[in-house]
Amino acid sequence: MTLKRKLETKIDPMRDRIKTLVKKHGDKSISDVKIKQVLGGIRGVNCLICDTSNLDPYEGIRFRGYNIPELCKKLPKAPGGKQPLPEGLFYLLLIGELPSKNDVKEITEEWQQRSKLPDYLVKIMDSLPTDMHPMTQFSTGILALQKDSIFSKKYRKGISKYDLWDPMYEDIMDLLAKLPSIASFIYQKTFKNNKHIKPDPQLDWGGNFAHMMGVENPEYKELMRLYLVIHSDHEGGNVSAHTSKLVGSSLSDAYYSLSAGINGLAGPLHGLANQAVIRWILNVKEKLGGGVPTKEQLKKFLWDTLNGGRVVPGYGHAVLRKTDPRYIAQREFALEHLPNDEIFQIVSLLYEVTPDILKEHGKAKNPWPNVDAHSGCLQVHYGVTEYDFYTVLFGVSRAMGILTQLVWARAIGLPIERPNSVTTDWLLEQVK
Ligand code: HAX
Repeated sequence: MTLKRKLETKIDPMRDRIKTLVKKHGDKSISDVKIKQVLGGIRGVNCLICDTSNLDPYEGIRFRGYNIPELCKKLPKAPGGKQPLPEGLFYLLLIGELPSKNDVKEITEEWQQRSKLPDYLVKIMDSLPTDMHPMTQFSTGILALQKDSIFSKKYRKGISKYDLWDPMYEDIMDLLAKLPSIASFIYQKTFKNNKHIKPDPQLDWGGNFAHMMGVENPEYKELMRLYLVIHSDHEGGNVSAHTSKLVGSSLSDAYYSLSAGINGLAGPLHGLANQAVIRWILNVKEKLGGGVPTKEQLKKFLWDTLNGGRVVPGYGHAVLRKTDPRYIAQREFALEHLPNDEIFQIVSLLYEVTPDILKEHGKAKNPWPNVDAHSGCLQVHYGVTEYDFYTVLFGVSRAMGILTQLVWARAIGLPIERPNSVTTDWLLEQVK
C-alpha cells in the first residue's frame, strides 16, 4: 500500500474520534483562562490539538509517543549509519506507525522524483540579493512555489471539503522534496560563489542535503540526519507550527502556510536563537583574543548580557522545565565525534555555569539549555561557519512537523481559527 493510501485508512477513524469528542464531551471544560495568561502569550492554555508530537515540561518531546533515544533505536538508518533517517520520522509523524526500511526507501525515492526546482523558481532565487538574510530568501522561495499548488488549483475548480487532505498531501510531498534543494541553493549562492551541486540519486534526503551544501564528510551526513529528525516537530503551540496552522485554517495552501511559519521561525526568541548562540560565543572569543574562556570569564559575559537587558540565547523555554532532550542528543553526538572541539568545550562550560546565573538572575522560569544552545557548534565543526544560514537548516526540518500537521488539519476539517480578543477596559470591568 502506498503511503497516501495508508494515510487514507487512518482518516475515517480519526474523524469519528473527533465527532464523538465534540458530540459527547463538547461542553466539558479543560482549561481555565486567567488574565495573566491573556496578557502572557496564552502560556499554559490548552486550546489546540496536535497528534504528531507532545511536549512534557520535564520529559521533553515525544514524537507520536516515542522519545529521542527510542527513535534513534527504532527508526531505519542509512547503510553503515547510526543516526535515524528523517524520512522515517516523517512517516511516523504522518501516520503514527514506525516504518520499515522499505517504507523509508519509498519516501526517499518519491522525494527524489519530486525534487527538481522549476526554472521560474531558480530565476527568482537567483535574482535575490546575496545580502538578503537566508531566512528571507528561504521564505520567498517557498512562497514563490505557491504557483504550483495542487491544493489551490483543485480548490478553485471545486473540491469537497472531505477530499482536501489529498491535494494537501501532494503539496507537502512536493515541498518536502524541494526544501533541501532550495536551502542548499541559498547556501551556495549566498556563501559559496553560486557553485550549485547536483543531487546524488544514491543518497537519502538528509545525506543529499549535506552533499548539495558541499560538505562531503560522512559524519556531517550523519549529523544532518539527526539534526533533521530532532528539530522536526515540537507540538502545536510553538510560533512556527501555530502560525502555519492558523494560516492554513483559512484554507490557504501549504506554501502560504509554511512560508508564514518560517517567518515566525526567523525570530530571535524562536529559531534564530541558533545563530545568536554562535554569534555570542564568537564575540566572547574575539573579545578575549581566542581560545577557551575560563568559567569566571564566561560568568562575566553572561552577567554583561543580562545586565544589558538582553536574553542569554539558547537558554530558557516557554514550556520545558529541564534540559532539552534535543540538546542532550546533540551533546552525545559531540562527545562521540568532536570531544576536543574548542567551541564544543565552550558550549559545555556554558552548560556548567549558565543555569546557576539564570537562577540567581531570578527571571527565567527555565534556566536550562534548549535545542539552539548546541546546534551551531556542530555546524562550525564541520565547516558550516556561516551562522546566518543555521535557521534555514532548522526550517527544513521543522517543515516535516508543520506540514504533517497541516495534512491532518485538512483531514479532520479543523475550522478557521477565530479566538475572541478583549479590550483592557473589558478586563478591568471583570475585576471590579
Ligand atoms: N535569558 C535572560 N532572560 C530570560 C531568558 C534567558 N535565556 N529566558 C527567559 N528570560 C526572561 C524573559 O525575558 C522574561 O523576562 P521579563 O519578565 O523581563 O519579560 C522572564 O525571564 C520570564 O520568561 P519565561 O516565562 O521564563 O520565558 P518565556 O516563556 O516568556 O520565553 C523564551 C521563552 C524561549 C522566549 C525565553 O526563554 C528566551 O528568550 N530564551 C532565549 C532565546 C532562545 O533561546 N530562544 C529559543 C527557544 C527554543 C526555540 O523555540 N527554538 O526554536
